[in-house]
Amino acid sequence: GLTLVFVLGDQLTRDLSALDGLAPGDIVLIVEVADETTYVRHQKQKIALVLSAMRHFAAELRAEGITVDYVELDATGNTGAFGTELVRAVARHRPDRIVVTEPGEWRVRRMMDDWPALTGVPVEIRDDDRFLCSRAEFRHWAGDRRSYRMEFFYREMRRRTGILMDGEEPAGGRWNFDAENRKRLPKGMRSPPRPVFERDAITSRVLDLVASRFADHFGDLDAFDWPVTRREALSALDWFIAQALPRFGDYQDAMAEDDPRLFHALLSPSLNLGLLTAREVCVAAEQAYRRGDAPLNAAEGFIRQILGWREYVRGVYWLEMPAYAQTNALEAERPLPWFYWSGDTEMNCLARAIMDTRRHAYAHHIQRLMVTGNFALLAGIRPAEIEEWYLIVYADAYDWVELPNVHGMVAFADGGMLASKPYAASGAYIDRMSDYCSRCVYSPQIKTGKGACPFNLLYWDFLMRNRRKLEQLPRMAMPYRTLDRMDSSRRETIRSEARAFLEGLAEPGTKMHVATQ
Ligand code: FAD
Ligand code: DLZ
Ligand code: SF4
Repeated sequence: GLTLVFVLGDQLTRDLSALDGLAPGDIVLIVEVADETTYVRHQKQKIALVLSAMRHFAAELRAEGITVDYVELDATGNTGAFGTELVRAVARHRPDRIVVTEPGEWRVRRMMDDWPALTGVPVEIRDDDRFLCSRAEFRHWAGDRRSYRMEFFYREMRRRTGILMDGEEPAGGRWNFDAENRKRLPKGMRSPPRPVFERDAITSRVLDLVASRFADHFGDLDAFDWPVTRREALSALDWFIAQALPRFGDYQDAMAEDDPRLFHALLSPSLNLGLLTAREVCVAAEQAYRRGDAPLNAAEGFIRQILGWREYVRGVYWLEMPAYAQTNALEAERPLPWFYWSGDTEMNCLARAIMDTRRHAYAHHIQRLMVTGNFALLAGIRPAEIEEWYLIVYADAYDWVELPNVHGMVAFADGGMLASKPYAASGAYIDRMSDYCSRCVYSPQIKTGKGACPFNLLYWDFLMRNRRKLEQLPRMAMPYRTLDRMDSSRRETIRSEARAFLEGLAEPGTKMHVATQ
């Protein structure tokens, strides 16, 4: 009988489990639907990237002789949702069964439960084997723990995959070289030029479509420069391994105003769409180390992000959803300040990170965690609003990876299920890792009063506000001791200045979600 294979927009992998055993006459269905482009108001570049990559993938399958039924966003009759498009496709093709690969997101997995009844055709949901740790393996690793730690999971994954292992031992005798990966960027050091991916006719058409249909979404299209095919993604990977990986480790946490992307890979959008696999990216980094082309702290640091963090957050997401998204351990209720959309703030670090994000649909990990994330944590922004922002603004953002990073790592809204302490820091951290402060109206050295860096006020105020919930965490003992050594009038000054600053955030427009440019 005839099989209809339904491939989702972030499943653009030739050896996707759903495409296994495709027989002559079977049909691959790919649909562009309004619901997916607007369930949150994604940044323009993200929509353009997904649609262009989908169209290129369809063209590649067709070039192989596979029949692809592709529904464009503007096609007449497009009903705008996965389920109803599936119903229309079933009427067109009369398949005996539908085959899909499990989706990345809980939201879509729930939809799939309705599809057999909706279409009247049996639906086979296959595992997504593009991850190095299956959901079942993660569940087994997690056991009945109530909190998880990435480092232990990561070691297990190194052993299980043999990546960066010398027999039973980790390469170089240590699992983790993070202590070497916190250098400040030396003055005058610049990252090597990045490859440019020329826009072809498919991408140009998609950019026009997005510009007209999503004109009021956040983001700029002119700087669009993402790989849209596996070939381009492979060349981005080659560039990274040869040019940037050698310094990736040393400057992994550094931030530079004039060189925001530094030595980062910019491979997350390609990985998340399926243009690259996690395994091949890790193997390429390991080989560079084995050849002597990249130091171990770089290769290990990079591999840990993928084999460790990426697999770990996906495991936690599927184990804990849907309850995971509902918690708000620090009871944070403040609305997201308007400047997250406009970049209009005098805090230079935030303005830079937000403008970079708008222009490139990208910011690197430390900008996300320690600038925009840290501020949202310290200011007590409602987790759901922070999450929506991160899901909208980045080209690599999908619920399964964004949610744990924001809910767990940034907002500590899970009360420590994912990380052992909140990533809270004062202005001193940002000053140490960046050159932002030298061009800021505030000073990280000033703690209170005129010119005081708001991160300084908010940091101590955050500790005071959340004392009951945080002081028993072993890793918070030190900051609370420092706080207790301050005299009480100083604490009172901090508290009242922080309160005044936070009240100033609630300007008109704060609650709006729509950003015009
Ligand atoms: P590199 O620094 O070069 O790292 C290499 C790869 O490691 C990345 O491509 C990515 O696949 C993986 N990786 C690194 N850190 C993480 C992490 N914490 N979790 C999962 N994978 C990781 N990543 C996303 O892919 N999508 C998101 O929506 C997303 N949201 C984030 C939100 C916050 C608040 C934070 C702190 C991090 C988020 N990350 C997200 C993780 C990380 O910031 C990005 O993966 C990374 O910046 C992508 O850029 P890169 O490819 O240059 O990464
Ligand atoms: C992100 C996205 C967008 C913007 N558009 C589409 C689309 O039109 N069609 C599609 O199949 N997928 C799209 N996606 C990716 C889906 O949202 C993604 O497959 C789900 O989040 C499941 O993980
Ligand atoms: Fe950011 Fe404070 Fe530095 Fe200004 S002084 S850039 S607000 S950390």
